[in-house]
Order: sequence, then structure tokens, then C-alpha cells
Amino acid sequence: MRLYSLRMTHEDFMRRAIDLAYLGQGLVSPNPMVGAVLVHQGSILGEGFHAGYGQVHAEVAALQTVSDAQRGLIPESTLYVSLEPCAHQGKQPPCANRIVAERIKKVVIATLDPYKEVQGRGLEILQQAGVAVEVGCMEQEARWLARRFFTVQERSRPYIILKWAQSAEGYFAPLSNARKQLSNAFSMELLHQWRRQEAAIMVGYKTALIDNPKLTNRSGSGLQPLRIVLDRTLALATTHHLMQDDAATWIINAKKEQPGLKYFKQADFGDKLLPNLLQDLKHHGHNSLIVEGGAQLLQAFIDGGLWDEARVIHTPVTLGKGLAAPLLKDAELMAQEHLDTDLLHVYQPSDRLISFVPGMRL
Ligand code: AOF
Ligand code: ZN
Repeated sequence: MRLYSLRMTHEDFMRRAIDLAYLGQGLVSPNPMVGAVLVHQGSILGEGFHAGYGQVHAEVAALQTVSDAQRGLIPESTLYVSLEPCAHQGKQPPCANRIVAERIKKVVIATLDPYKEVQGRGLEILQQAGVAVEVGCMEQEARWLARRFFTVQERSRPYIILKWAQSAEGYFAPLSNARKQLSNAFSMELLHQWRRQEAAIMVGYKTALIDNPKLTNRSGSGLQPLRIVLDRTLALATTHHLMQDDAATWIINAKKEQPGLKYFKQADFGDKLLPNLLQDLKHHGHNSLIVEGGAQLLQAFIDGGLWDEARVIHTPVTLGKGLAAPLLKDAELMAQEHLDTDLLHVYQPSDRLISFVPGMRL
């Protein structure tokens, strides 16, 4: 018989910190999701997460939950945090200094912060004050958690998710320009959750014309992502859903610019269109983009090497004839999930994989 230890490990507490961080999903961009847990002799004394852009950081949120009766135990506790504590004065004061001021003696960090104001300086502040620091506990999971933020810091563009559904034969849509629902209700529900998690959603002109999508988050919680549509000649009718003011929208066109940016002019509709758009998104603080179609636009992102994650929903619907679905290149299947009768496949570019491990979620 194998005997199991009842003692909680570093990984158990870091897993809790990461789970807490996910509660800030869709609310903290362009900041990363971060979670923190304060542990005294194997028991959780306080825990918290970054809950909104500009709001208190995870470490401070965790400290705030410690009861008055237990505050005396803080210096004898270990702090688990999913990202290196910050070292700068931003919208919030530096967490590393706060940890030192609280006289916490041990900090376990999942991954360092690549942001230019931090980049190891948080670690330095802690170490110089004599705090014992361990870095790298559940680093893979923490990098996945903060992948949108990491991508902006390391690749200088938003994190890009490509999403599409395809028929049993691998078709994206019917040949006729008619709208055809491929995904089942379960997948559609999930798609709405995905929209809520990203800073911006984009479609091409033809998809906007044929599907007339609203592209809004109608889940009743979370923020409204920016809607982006390509409409070079401003041909979409003003009655179109995307033209209504229910969410911030960029109509990318070659004709007019408008203060408030509803009409976003791009001079170059050639090869530079997508790279320029990504720079504009980054400049306006949008850390992630989900591209929902059409096939031509999705293929342009793939061909330009401009993607980080592809979510392909394989459906049992047959179309007979159809428009070919986008073709991924140098892609690796990382995860799959049955969505009732549909099957979701998640791919990443093979040259920069974040390995999927149990417990990771989208
Ligand atoms: C932490 N804990 O919970 C978060 C951190 O403008 P501010 O003050 O909110 O700072 C944002 C930056 O702080 C962000 O770019 C990232 O480097 C770090 N986020 N750091 O110690 C947290 N959310
Ligand atoms: Zn901080």
C-alpha cells in the first residue's frame, strides 16, 4: 500500500494562487492576471487576486484579507504569488516594498515579470532585504495564465487567438453567401465566454456582411471587448449591427478617420495592414485579439505568422460543397475537448509552445 503525505506542498498553494488569478479574467487587461496566497504553518492566512485594471495588486489584496487577530502571524508566513511582485510606482505602489515592510520572510514566485519597470527588480528588492525567495514554482502554468501580457512584453504585439468552426468535410462555410450555423449550442455558449476574455474581437468585411454579427459580450458580466471590422470602402450599411453604438468599434477603412476612433483609417491595405493594426491595438492598451473570420482573414493572420493560439471547432454538420477552412502551418495540437457533438482542438505555433499540463484552462 502506498502512503500519501497530508502536508500541502508549494505547488498546492501556488495552484490556489493561480486559480484565484483566473477570477480576474477579462477584467484586468492590459495588466496580467495575478493571484497570491499567504500561508502560515500550512494554513491559508489570507488570499487575493488582481480584480480590475488600476485596482490593488494580488499581494495587497491577500494581505487585506488577514484578520486583525492574525496580523501578528504575517512575518512568520510564506507568500505565494503567481508573478514577481512589482518594483515600481504605477497605478498602485510597489508590492516588493510592501512585502519588505510587512517583514514577510519567505516568498515563492511562479515566474518573473518581463515588464520593463519590473524585470527582476522586484526580486532584487526582496533579496536585498533578506527575504528568502524561490522562483519557478509552476512557472509553465503561470506563463500560460499571463500569456497575453507576456506576449505584449516579449513580442510587442497583442496575443492573437484564431477561432473558427468547420464542417465534417473541413469546410468553413457554404459556397453560397448564406449564413450557416455549424457549431452546436454548447460551443456557442463557450464562444461567448471567450469573447468576454479578450480585449478585442475582429471579423473581415464579408463575414460582417453575411453574418451581421453583434460581436458583443451578452453574458451579463465582464467588460465589452473592442469590435473591429475591415470595411475598406465603407460599404457596410448603417443599419448593420456592427455600426450601432452598443460597444466600442473600429471600422478599419481607407477613407475616413473620426475622433473617438469609430472610423479608423489605414493607408495601407496590403501586407502592412495587420502589423499596423496590431501596433494600433497595442498602443491603445488592447492586449489580446480574437479573430472570428472569415477564412481569408484567418489565413492572412496564419500566413503572416501572426497567431498564438487557434481554437478549431470540428462539427458533424455536412455541407456537401463549401469554402475550405483555413490551413494552419507549423502548428501543434495542444489540447482537445468534447463539446457535446462538437470537438474543440487547440493549437499553438510549434516554434513557441507553452506545453499544456493538467489543470491548464483557456
Ligand atoms: C504585482 N501584482 O497583482 C499585478 C502586477 O499600474 P499598476 O500599478 O497596476 O502596475 C501594473 C504593472 O504591475 C503591470 O504591468 C505588471 O508589470 C505588474 N502587475 N504586479 O506585483 C499584481 N497585477
Ligand atoms: Zn504590485
